[in-house]
Amino acid sequence: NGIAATRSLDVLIVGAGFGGLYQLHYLRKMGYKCKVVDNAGELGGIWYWNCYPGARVDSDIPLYEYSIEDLYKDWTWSERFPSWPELRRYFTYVDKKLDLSKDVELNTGVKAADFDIKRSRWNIHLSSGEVVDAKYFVLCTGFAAKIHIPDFKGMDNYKGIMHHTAKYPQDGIDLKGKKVCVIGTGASGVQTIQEVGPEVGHLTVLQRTPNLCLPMNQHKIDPAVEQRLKKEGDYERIFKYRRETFSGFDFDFSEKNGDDDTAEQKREFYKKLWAGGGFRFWLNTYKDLLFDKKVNDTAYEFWAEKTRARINDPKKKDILAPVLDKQPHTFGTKRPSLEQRYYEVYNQNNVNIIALKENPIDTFTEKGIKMKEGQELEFDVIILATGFDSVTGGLVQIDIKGTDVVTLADKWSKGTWTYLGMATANFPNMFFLYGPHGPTAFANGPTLVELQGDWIIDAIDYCEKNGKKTIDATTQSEAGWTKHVAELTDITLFPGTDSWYMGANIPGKPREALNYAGGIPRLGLDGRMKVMFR
Ligand code: NA7
Repeated sequence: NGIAATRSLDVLIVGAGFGGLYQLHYLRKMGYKCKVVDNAGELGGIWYWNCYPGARVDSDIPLYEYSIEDLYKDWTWSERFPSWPELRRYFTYVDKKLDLSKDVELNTGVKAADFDIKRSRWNIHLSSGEVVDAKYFVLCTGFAAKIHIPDFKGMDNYKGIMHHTAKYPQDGIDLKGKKVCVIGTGASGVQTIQEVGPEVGHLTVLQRTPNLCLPMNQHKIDPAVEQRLKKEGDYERIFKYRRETFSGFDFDFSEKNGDDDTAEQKREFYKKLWAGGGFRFWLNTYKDLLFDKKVNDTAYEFWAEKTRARINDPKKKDILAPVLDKQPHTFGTKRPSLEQRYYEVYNQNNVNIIALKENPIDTFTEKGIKMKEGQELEFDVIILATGFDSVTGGLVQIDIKGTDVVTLADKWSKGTWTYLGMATANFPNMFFLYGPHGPTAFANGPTLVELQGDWIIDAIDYCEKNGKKTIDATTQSEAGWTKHVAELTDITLFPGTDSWYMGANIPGKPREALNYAGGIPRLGLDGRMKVMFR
């Protein structure tokens, strides 16, 4: 307050990924004056930052693209699960088609924002030093905007090359013949490991928790088949259907519970899901898999049997794919990654894995890492695939003050409060998407940002058409939604697992349900102009 803004906007949007560009396109089309700002140097959101070796999306096409403006018609993918360079090219294509860039300011972040109660407008402080005045403030920062680097002892001692996966150099690193270490085996770790394993001199993987990876079943796209499917209306059917399924894919949970099938039938069912690839084994399975431990165990056993058969060394087998009575967590309560040749990489002589629960990191040294058991490992390159302060971190790292004295970070310091996972009380005219209390963790990104995006666009348009100065969640409505999110999670198996879904990956972060376990249909957001507050 008190700082003169240099320009005035209807809407300032943060983030130039799928979510932010969708907001820009429609709000601009409706006549609102808006701009997108992003710290990145190019469009693409997560696909700008995540350019580590092997980075690719775990949703298959055409699910992982916009459904709007017939964009699909002139775009062809080369692979079922595209890699980051192809996703970047897709953003360049969308930019050209929708003429987005002229309203996107790159290399520009938001440092702080405060709501001016008298004028009912936001003062938004950009990293450039400029202050922008905007009526609405829409945060499309994604769930992984703040990286997490654990506080390992002696990290500053290390003199070699070290990068977090989401801060990997844009022009890459030559890893040929090098001694490389990857810490972390989440989605980023798995993709990095399977990509660099065959190329490096020696690879050491430091694993805390095994990832219950599923086969990606990657394949090349045949343009002739794609053309035919487009002509037959397949894409339009998928775009419509994906808005109706639990996680925004073109498949959904089965009508059956695990106990409806005999052991033999279960096996046949699992084999079919496995063969389909992608997340089918996770999200196309028995509808009680994420609720009933006994049923979940049958899926875990199937997974362990399939996976163990691919690993030669008995010790590596136990580290990567423990048997059921040593399972690290119930299946699917932490995000399984999709893999290609991940387990075979461990059969190479140049690839080693250390279970950190048995042999933790003692300290970083000048040349590498010293383990508790005494080994001093030397590395040319250390890749930190250690994840993010997921879901809330990207929002609270911005110093945001609403109508109350507390900042957003203060308000959520002991727990997150939202209404519908898109607004929080006392922060009027501010919305966020693909964040806390939405079905973010298992949703196909483009589906969710279009659905939530429509709701936000409708809310803004409704206020403008009806002369409203502010729109804010009430404390009762956010209490109701937050309770609903927690209660739904409590009847699932999710609370029993340490994961970013529960805020459990960051030391000191409140343990709570950050993800909406009701899935997309229960949000009831489908269709434009279905604004709930009317
Ligand atoms: P994730 O999935 O959060 O994975 C981070 C990994 O780093 C995971 O294996 C962690 O082990 C490991 N980690 C984190 N802290 C430590 C410490 N202190 N010591 C050792 N290992 C550690 O992040 P990703 O980038 O792979 O993927 C993020 C999302 O992007 C993913 O879910 C997809 O939606 C796409 P842990 O399992 O916590 O024991």
